[in-house]
Amino acid sequence: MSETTILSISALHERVEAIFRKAGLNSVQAGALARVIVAGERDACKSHGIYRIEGALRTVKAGKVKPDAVPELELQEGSAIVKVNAQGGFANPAFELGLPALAERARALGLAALVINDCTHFSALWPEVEGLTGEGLAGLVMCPSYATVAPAGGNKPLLGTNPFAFGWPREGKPPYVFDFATSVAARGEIELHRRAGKPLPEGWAIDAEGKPTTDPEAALAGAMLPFGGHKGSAIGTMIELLAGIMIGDLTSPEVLDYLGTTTLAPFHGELIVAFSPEAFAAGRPGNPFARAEVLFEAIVGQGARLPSQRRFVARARSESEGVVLTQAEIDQLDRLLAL
Ligand code: NDP
Ligand code: PYC
Repeated sequence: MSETTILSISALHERVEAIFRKAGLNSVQAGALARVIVAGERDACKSHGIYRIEGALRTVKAGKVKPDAVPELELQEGSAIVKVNAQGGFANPAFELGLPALAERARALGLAALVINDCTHFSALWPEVEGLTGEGLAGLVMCPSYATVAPAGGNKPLLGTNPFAFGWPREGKPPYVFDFATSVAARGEIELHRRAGKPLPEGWAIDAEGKPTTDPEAALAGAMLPFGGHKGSAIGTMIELLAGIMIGDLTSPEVLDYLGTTTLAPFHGELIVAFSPEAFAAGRPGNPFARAEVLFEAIVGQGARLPSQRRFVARARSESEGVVLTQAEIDQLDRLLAL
């Protein structure tokens, strides 16, 4: 068995933040990035944990994200739309800045949206969703990425892996959260298979000639496939429309044109919609949170599991025992800090 090291969550955060500070990120950017990356590692979401540090640093080095950006909040009296311009920095500090205003507007108006423009987004979306559920709100989060997914029936990359996430708050329990790519798998998973020298499961990708492949290299050169055929393809397209075109930001093909590569983190916008369940259910019979519990119990009662349950178990373990890293991962952190 390979050697492992256990780090506390705070010790891992310190290391990751130090790497970003050393690379020239200001404290707003470095702190928010370290929070989201360490949360991924803590929750055993390897495809968006410390593996993402190098991509973020490459993007800084290539001049495609501003390491010293300070996001700006734009609020209009009475409007349900809260805007944050990330000023060319990462999406995570922009979200942290916009969340309090978004929550306040959603509670006051019943629903509100946060639009983040001009940001680089490399992370999972559940941190945003959990920000909303932590405020007692339900929410939807989506963003494009870059053209790597063929539409159902097509044979060339066009849509992004376009993640889509939802959260519902639960009293005294972790929230109900799902968060997934609208491709069969996140691109990070293909890259992790390539690094491990493992074939992909069938049905994930096609090669440059449009033929099905299980070779990660051929998949990276070809296209990934949407999940659920025409259904995932349509949801991916909706995300291009709502979180790209509607918010006046880049679509996945435009992101790829702008970056010229998929080896850098994508630059685009993000849409976060928050709902107050109490406001929607007002005047109707039953408490929406109690009714939701009946539904969750019925799901679990059939032996099914709720999405994110695995993550919350991993989180509880990391919080009590620390985060387990392989020697290769510790070496990677040391190497990045020494750059
Ligand atoms: P997965 O297919 O691994 O999982 C998606 C969700 O489904 C999770 O909430 C997971 O919960 C849940 N789930 C998995 N198996 C089951 C099951 N048997 N029963 C119930 N729920 C289940 O996700 P993807 O590979 O598609 O995406 C991984 C991450 O990549 C996401 O966080 C996404 O946001 C991110 N991503 C980011 C992009 C970006 O541009 N920023 C682009 C694409 C993806 P659990 O975690 O508990 O297993
Ligand atoms: O895993 O597909 C992915 C991804 C793209 C951008 C960030 N993550």
